[in-house]
Amino acid sequence: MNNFMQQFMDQHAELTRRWFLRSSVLSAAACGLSPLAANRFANASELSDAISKLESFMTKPDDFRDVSRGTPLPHKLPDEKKNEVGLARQSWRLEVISDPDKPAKLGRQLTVKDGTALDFDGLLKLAEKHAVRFPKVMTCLNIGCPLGMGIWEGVPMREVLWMTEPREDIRRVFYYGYHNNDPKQLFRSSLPVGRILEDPFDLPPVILCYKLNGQWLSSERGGPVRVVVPEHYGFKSIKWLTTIVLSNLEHANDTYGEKNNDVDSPLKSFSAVLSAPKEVKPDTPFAITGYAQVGIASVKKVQLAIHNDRDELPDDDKYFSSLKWIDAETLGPPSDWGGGLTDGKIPANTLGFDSAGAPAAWPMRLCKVHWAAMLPGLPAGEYTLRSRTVDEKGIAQPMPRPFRKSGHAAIETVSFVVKAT
Ligand SMILES: Nc1nc2c(c(=O)[nH]1)N[C@H]1C(S)=C(S)[C@@H](COP(=O)(O)O)O[C@H]1N2
Ligand SMILES: [Mo]
Repeated sequence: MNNFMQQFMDQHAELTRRWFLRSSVLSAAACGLSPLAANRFANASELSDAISKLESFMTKPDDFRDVSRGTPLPHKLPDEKKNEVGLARQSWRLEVISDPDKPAKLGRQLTVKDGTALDFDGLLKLAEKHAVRFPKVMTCLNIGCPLGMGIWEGVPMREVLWMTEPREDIRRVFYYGYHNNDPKQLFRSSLPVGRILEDPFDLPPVILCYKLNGQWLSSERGGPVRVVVPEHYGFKSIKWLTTIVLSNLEHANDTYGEKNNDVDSPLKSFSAVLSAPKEVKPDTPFAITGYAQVGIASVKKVQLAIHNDRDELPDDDKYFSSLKWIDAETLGPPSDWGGGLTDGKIPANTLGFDSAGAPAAWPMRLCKVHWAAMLPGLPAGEYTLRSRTVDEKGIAQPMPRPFRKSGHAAIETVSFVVKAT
């Protein structure tokens, strides 16, 4: 651990109740080359104060932002109606069928009509042997900022796929949920069958999810059962799941694709400010905090650049690479993960965590990481603050995939004024 952080921790034991600032995560900050280093030390209490006000790492299920379609919204139906249409654990049924238009060769289908559809008890039976849980940030491709961060638990989708005794002619799997029995309200997502059968690299499986942060999945979050696809934006994680279709279709057929979205784009990394003052006094260092979404290419570091608005920006520098970028401190794993988890602890056997509940790697891919920095005192003026992630390969945001319809990665700008009061 570097000297600054050691002293920081000694002086601010308070802070470490929520956030361990571990040496492993400070490698980026350890290059105390930046002019920020000295200021950071001198203003440790202001920085620790800002850090202590950060959001919790995990989000309580009720605090997620909701992106739901349907008139009426399925989760707003009265309980009686929910029970009638299979939106309650005791009445939930999952059909797994062959696509009538592009049939897959199956030994059997799971259907309500034949009494072979999977019910919730059947799912929990599979869970006894196959259940997994893993952390994931849920982000809408179109909204950009995360809706919430949680530990999702369920049964790998491949387990129910194998129940159909598939033989041949399966290339695509698509799936949808309860949509008021109105074809116009259908919201469908799809994956190549290979992604369901096998988990590439170190990704968790695609799951039929029934718990979030240790609690039964609420109706608003898509309960009784939703799909959760670890590496994708939210639209692949279909709520109120009723139907899985095994198909010989050779391409994606996600409803989201009809709105010009790139439906094959995995989660990107980006940084955003959480707290920054609107106005500061001249020559007075100040604290700011933020988070980074950790996409498929991970996050090596978060950087900040301050620009005096009176200075012109070069107009051939779309991604602001000519600004002077300074590393922020990325914060380590919290001691209390929040989100309504029992005792704020990670449940046993969560993928990506060791037996003591500590993350195997940091930051955790497909999650978030928080950051903080003391900015140096500045002369009076109007300024723009930018932050960006640099991924594992050293590629800075918004590259390598800068297009908006493959997910948000544009560099955020935050304005502030430095003036004497
Ligand atoms: N059945 C169904 N599933 C759905 C949706 C929907 O409208 N209907 N919205 C999707 C989209 S676009 C997103 S971003 C996520 C949002 O998940 P959340 O509401 O749990 O935050 O759910 C996805 N699953
Ligand atoms: Mo979305």
